[in-house]
Formats: sequence, C-alpha cells, structure tokens
Amino acid sequence: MKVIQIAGFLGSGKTTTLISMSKAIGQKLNKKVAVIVNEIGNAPVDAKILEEYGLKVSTIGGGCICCEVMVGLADTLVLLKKAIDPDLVLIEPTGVAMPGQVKDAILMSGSRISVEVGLAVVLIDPFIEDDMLAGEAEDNFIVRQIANADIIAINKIDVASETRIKQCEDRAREINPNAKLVRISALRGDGMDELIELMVKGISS
Ligand SMILES: Nc1nc2c(ncn2[C@@H]2O[C@H](COP(=O)(O)OP(=O)(O)OP(=O)(O)O)[C@@H](O)[C@H]2O)c(=O)[nH]1
Ligand SMILES: [Mg+2]
Repeated sequence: MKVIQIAGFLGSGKTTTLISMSKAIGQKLNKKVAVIVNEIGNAPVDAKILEEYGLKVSTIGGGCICCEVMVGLADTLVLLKKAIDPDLVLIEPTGVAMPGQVKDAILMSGSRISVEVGLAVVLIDPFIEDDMLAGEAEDNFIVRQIANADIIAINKIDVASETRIKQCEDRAREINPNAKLVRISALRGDGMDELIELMVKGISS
C-alpha cells in the first residue's frame, strides 16, 4: 500500500487536486484508491504557524500535539488497509502540516502493516501575496513547506498569467532546487497526467 500526500497552504487547491487525481488514477490505472482528508487538529500541525497567521492555538500535554495526531493518522491507515486494502492512499493534510511530519506519521503504521511512504507534492497558489513567499524557511511557514516538498506544483494555471506563473516557478526553484517542478490546473486538468506519473509510478498492489 503506497501512501502519497497532496500538501500546500490553505486554499491552494489540495481538495480539487485530490479529487482530480483519484478519479484519473481509478479510471486509467485500474487501481484501488482511498483518500484521507485531515482537517486542522487531526494531522500534524505546526502550531507556531497557526500563531503566525493570527489563529488561536491550544496545545495538548505541554506543547506536543504531534505525537497524538501522528498516532491518529497511523491508526487510520491500519484500519483502511484492513477494511479495503487499497493499492494507493492519497492524503490531504491540513494546509498547515509539514510534509516531513506527515511522512513520519505514515511510517508509524509500518510496524503493523506493510506501507510505502510515497512522495509529497506541495501546491503553490499563484494568487497568494508575494510577501507570503518571501523570506527564509525559519520564519515563513509557506517557504518551509515548499522547501520540504518532493514535487512542487504551481496550481490554477488556467487563471494565472504567464508572468505570475514564471515568478512563482523562479521563487520555488530558489527555495527548493531539488524538487521536481510542474504546472497544473486541478480544476481544468492541465498537468494532471504528468503529476500522476511522477507520484504514482511503480505502485504495487
Ligand atoms: N481556477 C482554478 N481554481 C482552482 C483550481 N484549483 C482549486 N481552485 C479553487 O480554489 C479554491 C480552493 O480549492 P480547494 O481545493 O478547496 O483548496 P484546498 O487547498 O483543499 O483548501 P483548504 O483545504 O481549505 O486548505 C476553490 O474555490 C477551488 O475551486 C484551479 O486549478 N483553477
Ligand atoms: Mg481542502
């Protein structure tokens, strides 16, 4: 069972991408796909970032909410495996989760089921303000999230200008020169085949 994640900041298009990808995978690859969507509070959350964006945060047990929510995700994977045994699981973490933390959470199920930790795509919404992509990873959550990606997808290319798309690509490259960079429109379907090819190749049943 391979587990991949579609990450990205709030409103970047995770749910739209998830729906578009799972439909295409089900149809074209004839694989059994399951989906896990996490709302805030159910997935690894970087509490500091919530505060950076002015949200109120309550912490559990002296400041570590990670362990608790990580166990939650691992348990869900074990249940899914037993109930429907999918070939592929797509996770939409909350917009304020870090891909690396979600991977750790996936790995925690590895003692009970056979699981392959797949790649994480981080979506970029070209309509976010420039200052949200500015600065260093240490001080800016979105930059940190992009730095943590395996694949970076500039989304909403159906409505963004070429100039803006290019700007986002240049900034993404600067933040994370190692990630594969793609352009997509989750809504219209552009680039989805390429993204699926990158993320899903080699899945075993
Ligand atoms: N034009 C256009 N709109 C898009 C695209 N992808 C997503 N949207 C729109 O952007 C908005 C947010 O999309 P979602 O898929 O809900 O984003 P999300 O990342 O799941 O949002 P949260 O779960 O709230 O963080 C919705 O109104 C979508 O219809 C796209 O490729 N093109
Ligand atoms: Mg969503």
